[in-house]
Amino acid sequence: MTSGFFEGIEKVRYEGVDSRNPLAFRHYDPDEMVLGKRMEDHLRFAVAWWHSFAWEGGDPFGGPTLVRPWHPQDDMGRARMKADVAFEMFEILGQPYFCWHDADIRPEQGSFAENLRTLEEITDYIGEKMQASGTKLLWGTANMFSHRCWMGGASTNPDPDVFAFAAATVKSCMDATHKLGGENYVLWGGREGYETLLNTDLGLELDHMGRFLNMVVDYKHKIGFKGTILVEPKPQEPSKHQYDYDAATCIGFLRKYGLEDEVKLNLEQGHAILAGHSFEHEIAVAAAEGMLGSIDMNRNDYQSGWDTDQFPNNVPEVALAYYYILKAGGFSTGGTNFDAKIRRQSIDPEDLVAAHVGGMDVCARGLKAAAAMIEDGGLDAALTDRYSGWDSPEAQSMLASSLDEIAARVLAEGINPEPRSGRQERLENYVNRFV
Ligand code: XUL
Ligand code: CO
Repeated sequence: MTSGFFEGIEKVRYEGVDSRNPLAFRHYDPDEMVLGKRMEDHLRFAVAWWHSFAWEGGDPFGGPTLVRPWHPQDDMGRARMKADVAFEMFEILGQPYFCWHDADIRPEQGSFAENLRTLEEITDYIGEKMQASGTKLLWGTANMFSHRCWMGGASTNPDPDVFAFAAATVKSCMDATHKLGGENYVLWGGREGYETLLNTDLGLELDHMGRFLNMVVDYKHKIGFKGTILVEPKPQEPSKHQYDYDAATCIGFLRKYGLEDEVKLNLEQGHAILAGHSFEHEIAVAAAEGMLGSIDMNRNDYQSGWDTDQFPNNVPEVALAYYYILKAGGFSTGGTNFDAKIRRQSIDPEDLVAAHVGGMDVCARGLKAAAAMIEDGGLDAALTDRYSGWDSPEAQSMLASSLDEIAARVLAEGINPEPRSGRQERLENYVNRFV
């Protein structure tokens, strides 16, 4: 028996590009082979429990707009109802994965003992639903930013009792993720940053965050969790200055605290934009360091300057993101989590389904375009050509020589470089053939 929440909405199917059915896939065909792999296995879509089921539609100027039968979210019966509805939506969409914070799935925060009891109870319930449906957990995480106790940070909090509460909370969330066979565990430092330096010991906070993450990695090995530990860069919001600013900042942090072989990155489109980067830039930076883990797919408003978490709908952007993901070898434990929410006026259950259908289709279309570019090889050929000078033995031996030796050679050979076009427009035109 279903909850009736999605009454009248049937399982979404692939109907091809000519379909006029608003709730059909026109590009996402899970079984279609792309570069020798099923589309579903490339994309590894996940629904985010927080945006789809826990968010109530509030904004800084107004309260909830999304009236749901499981509100208020302070009771185990309603937490179970929320889980029932979540699994009904996974089924409707054919979503293979989902993600959660502890606070999304259990009733709102109480004492640690209370949180632990309700988390264990709800994850047992969710585990049964996973068994029955075959839907899997891409990642779990702890919400250490919403409740007022986290206002000054979790692992970076000046109060050691908050550090302790954070350690206990992350342990419980890692245990729950492990129990459910989660493929990754994420840490996003929502309040790991600061509002003013006047009350902040920045160096001490970073050391505590580094130590905390090392404890997370040690605990992962202690319990035999085989998934990947991921950190998620974001430059600001809620903190004015967040320590995990962008991929490059996180990589520097991970290296400083000896975590470069243990932790990878979960990159989000909107966070890249807020940091002044493109999504593909962040992906390429992580990939260059072997630290590309997973993605939070969404789109950020280009004008507002705050984190809008909209569903993706820009195929050229998404195509470039998947191009660099495919170039890096694709996902291993990672996937495409829709860290995206409907707008607060989109109050119907159907809006939630339509948003995911559109997001999944845009990603499928982007993936196909990326694969076509890889098969065609035009961008690779352009790179090979542009850097071909480095193939020569003289160029290679220069890298092993010294400034004075090179200077002597420049004089002796009268080297005088001739500029060559970077051909940007030609390459942009090339990409446009595929998107
Ligand atoms: C916040 C954000 C989070 C993380 C998980 O901007 O992206 O939802 O993905 O805590
Ligand atoms: Co995110």
